[in-house]
Amino acid sequence: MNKTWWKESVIYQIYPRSFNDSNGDGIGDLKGITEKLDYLKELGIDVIWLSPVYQSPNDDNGYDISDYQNIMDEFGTMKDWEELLAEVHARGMKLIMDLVVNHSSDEHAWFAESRKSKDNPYRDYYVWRPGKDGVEPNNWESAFSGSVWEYDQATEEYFLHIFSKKQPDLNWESPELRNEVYKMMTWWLDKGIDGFRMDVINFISKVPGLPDAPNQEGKQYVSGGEYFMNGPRIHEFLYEMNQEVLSKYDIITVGEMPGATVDDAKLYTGDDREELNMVFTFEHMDLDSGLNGKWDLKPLDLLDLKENITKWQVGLNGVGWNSLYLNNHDQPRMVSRFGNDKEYRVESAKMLATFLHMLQGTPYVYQGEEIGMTNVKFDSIDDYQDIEIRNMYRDKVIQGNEDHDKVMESIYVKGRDNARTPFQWDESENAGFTSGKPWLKINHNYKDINAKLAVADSDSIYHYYRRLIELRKKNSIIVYGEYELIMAEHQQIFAFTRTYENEKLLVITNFSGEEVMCDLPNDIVVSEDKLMISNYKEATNSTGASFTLRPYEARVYKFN
Ligand code: TEU
Ligand code: CA
Repeated sequence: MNKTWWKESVIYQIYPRSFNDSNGDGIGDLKGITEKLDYLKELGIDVIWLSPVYQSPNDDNGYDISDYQNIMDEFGTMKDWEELLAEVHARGMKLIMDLVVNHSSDEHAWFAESRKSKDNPYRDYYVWRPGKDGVEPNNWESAFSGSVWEYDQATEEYFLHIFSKKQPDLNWESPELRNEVYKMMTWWLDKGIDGFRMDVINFISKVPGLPDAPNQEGKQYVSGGEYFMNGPRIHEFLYEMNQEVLSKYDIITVGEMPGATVDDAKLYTGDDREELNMVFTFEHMDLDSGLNGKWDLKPLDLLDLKENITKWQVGLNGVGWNSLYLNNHDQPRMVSRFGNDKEYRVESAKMLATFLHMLQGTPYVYQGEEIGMTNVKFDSIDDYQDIEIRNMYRDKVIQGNEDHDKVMESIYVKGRDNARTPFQWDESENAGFTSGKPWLKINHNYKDINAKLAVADSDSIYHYYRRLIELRKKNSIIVYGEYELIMAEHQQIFAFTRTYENEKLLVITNFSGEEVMCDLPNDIVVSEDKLMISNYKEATNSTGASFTLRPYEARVYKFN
């Protein structure tokens, strides 16, 4: 397996709006991030990924970009950004930027031109179609509810928007558009950034003709995913982007890819393919949803998680590379979702961290994860800011006839604002995030859960992450070791081994709040002196081939 620095890195995702506000307007900003770089350096982070900081009307918090080469006023200036980059580099860390080029904002200059007339030189930068029998060109449903089509009076045609109607899809069939994107990427790389996280980058090639998706009973619009995820020209476009831009720099590239399978990922990340370094799969994020999508709640079956993680670990071993994550700005907090954010918050957060950081791949830490931040429950729908939540609530409760309480429950479990409440720095008013009024309410638990307490307590989740990251730096096996699932049928324990050269790791994690028996297979016998890390202080029962694990207990043994 090829060794490279980006395989050995730990990446920290910052959602700038919610990280740290330096000027009291209630919105996190670039200067606020620069103030906190030492905190990240202490944690051991190698690379910072910034969610979008470009000019944007903020219909989708910066994922709707109106100018790719300028900074959002609320976040500061280009000078602030340059200072941030310099300070990141001065600490030996790297910075990667979010690249959102499946769509732009409808307030981008290209779109302003494009909508003017059918023969405008920019017309082709977006996807325009005439209506079909007086209605939308097809029946696809937007990720943010309603149709993916919006009618535009000026030219009496519809434009495509897979996300909000303020996020028109760019037309990658246009060579001019592709060249503009490559130019813009080159401009950022020449400013010294260290890579890109690419937003829904496997959506950029659509099936020609944009056919209707098969109808579903009782539904006006249905998912058109099969016609725009991993589309016919996707590998051609990514290879071209690689040759034109990426291959000229020593950088990290990670593609966010809903709907990508392991077989797709082999092609996207294959060593010999010259496309991307790694992708974010969504498969493990979908395991606790029913057939009706993310709001259709379903309890997670640990066996499903094992099967899925194993498929990716085995599938990409020696072929491509995995990215490892359990939450981000679009997903609920991992400790609330996969652990227990009440009586076992600390234990389960550490267990999940152990599980993730011991897999093969590059781990991502989402801001606040390292202090065990939890989901939030706001009483009123008006306290939610996320467009996905607001549109869904409007469609289901206000326009549809669904039950308010049931929909609120699904928001409490899955809503994106769970991850977006401001970072909890300390116990002072507004959690030390801002001296003003925060743009999104702060989680009421900030007096107990905050970075100041975590840094002061050597037994905290924060210090456990530090140790995990440190171990990775010292043990190549954690990065490169080959994964093998053991105890596949166990309902509560997720256990696996890693093998590298003449070393072996045994990772045992209890995903339940109960004490469970662990009978090791294949004559494996463990002993306390082999214990590399564990989330319980006292190493009780840590010897033998059979023992009980405490609630959410995690242990890693190393043999050589
Ligand atoms: O997300 C793409 C995506 O498909 C989702 O995870 C999305 O949040 C979905 O609605 C979840 O139900 C990316 C960004 O990460 C997200 O923040 C943006 O809203 C979206 O693209 C559009 O740019
Ligand atoms: Ca601010």
